[in-house]
Amino acid sequence: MANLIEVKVPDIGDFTDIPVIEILVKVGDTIKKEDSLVSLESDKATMEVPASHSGVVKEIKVKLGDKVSMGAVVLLLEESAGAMPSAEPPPKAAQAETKPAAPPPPPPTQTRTQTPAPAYVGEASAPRPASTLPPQPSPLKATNESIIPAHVHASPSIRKLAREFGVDLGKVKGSALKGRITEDDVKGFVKTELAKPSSSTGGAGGGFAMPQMPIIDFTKFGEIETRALSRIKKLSGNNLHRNWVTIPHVTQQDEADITEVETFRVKTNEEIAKSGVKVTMLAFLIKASVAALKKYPEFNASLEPGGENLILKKYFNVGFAADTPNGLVVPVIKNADQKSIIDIAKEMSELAAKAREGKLSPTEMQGGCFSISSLGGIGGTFFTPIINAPEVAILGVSKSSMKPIWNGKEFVPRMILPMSLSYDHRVVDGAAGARFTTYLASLMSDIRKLVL
Ligand code: CAO
Repeated sequence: MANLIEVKVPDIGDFTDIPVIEILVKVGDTIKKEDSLVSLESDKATMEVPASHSGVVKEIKVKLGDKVSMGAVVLLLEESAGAMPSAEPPPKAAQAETKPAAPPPPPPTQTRTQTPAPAYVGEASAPRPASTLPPQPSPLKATNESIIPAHVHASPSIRKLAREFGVDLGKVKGSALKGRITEDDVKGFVKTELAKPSSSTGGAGGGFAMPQMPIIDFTKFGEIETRALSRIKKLSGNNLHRNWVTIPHVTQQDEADITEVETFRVKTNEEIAKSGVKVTMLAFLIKASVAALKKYPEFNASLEPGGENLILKKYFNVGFAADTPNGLVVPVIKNADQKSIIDIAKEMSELAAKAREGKLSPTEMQGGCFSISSLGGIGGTFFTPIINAPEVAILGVSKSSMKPIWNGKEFVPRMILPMSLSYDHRVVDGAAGARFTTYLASLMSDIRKLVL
């Protein structure tokens, strides 16, 4: 006949009325000797009560929040059939280091009381004299003391989670009562650590380490709303972060006089009105960029991983940033050198529509050589576009406006387009950056040069 064992709170030193903060098993669970049953947490320590025997949980006698002291019954355990009764006595603090003498086995049919040592896993206050300490830390399963210091306030399951992630709990800020570390604290810590650039991206200077972002409870200052980031925003956010941190950006600003091209664009749109295609400034900019990429091939390149070689591309695929309800995407106009400005305008409007409907295929966003981010339809003057790696440069375009320009004799009204070219300074020198924008501006000022 199976033994019914009453598992009680063991000798836990000076502690009394300790709240139960976690129940780690449920009725019907088959557990092994030493498995944790419940967690108790006092002001100063978190403890877990391990099973003295293997068996099946028949009844749980405590609930969350109950305050228990030594001797309180935690649960009833039906010892597994055939399992040998424990030969070990309830280890006490003083016995932790020494091998206890085996007591005589209890009568098999009798309901017995067992007081196994709690697994002591931490103390929030300074260490106390040994005589007043609760039972010594048990070799709590795979406790890795190197990453779980004893002074942190965390339950055993949180410690287990930390061990699984390899998290040093000493570095995690607890957000619960009395600074206790919660599951969310550990997960938040892992996310923050993962978001940090690896040491290999620290650059030649070395020793680059970002201070951790403070975790702020904004509700202290007023009402807030938490909104989940879209999938695209999370993906593009990671890429933008990586590119911003790992690529030495320089942004060259310049202005293009687009008075003539704007007149030509408006006239062209009138002429092709019936086709349904609308030629925008961006189509001209894509064509002009292709010409500039041809003239300055290091802009149509990618750094080989390892940084030994530059891969120069002989094709001309230009991406354009499209603003969608779900975030930023960059569809690519392939072989833009072989397409007319009207073809480019048509393809761009189709790709932008697909982007807004979330229907772009991955291939439509791949293979870019150079990107353009146009905020011209919105406003602003200059900005700092982030390079779309593995490309080495990106052109940012802002809103054009009429400005008085001195032509040598007088001020004349001209339509001026602000341009911001960010380039990877590992690949492009400052002089080349200025030459590229100067050439681009000259092409946009007189698009007849595009056909030369
Ligand atoms: N200066 C002044 N007006 C401009 C202009 C410029 N540089 N560029 C465009 N415009 C005008 C257009 O002529 C058009 O005016 P009308 O409606 O009177 O004809 C209006 O602005 C809207 O243009 P558009 O946005 O429809 O067309 P586009 O080719 O300029 O841009 C696209 C297409 C997909 C790039 C754009 O819709 C878009 O999504 N832009 C945002 C890109 C973005 O978010 N970039 C930031 C990335 S970095 O975070």
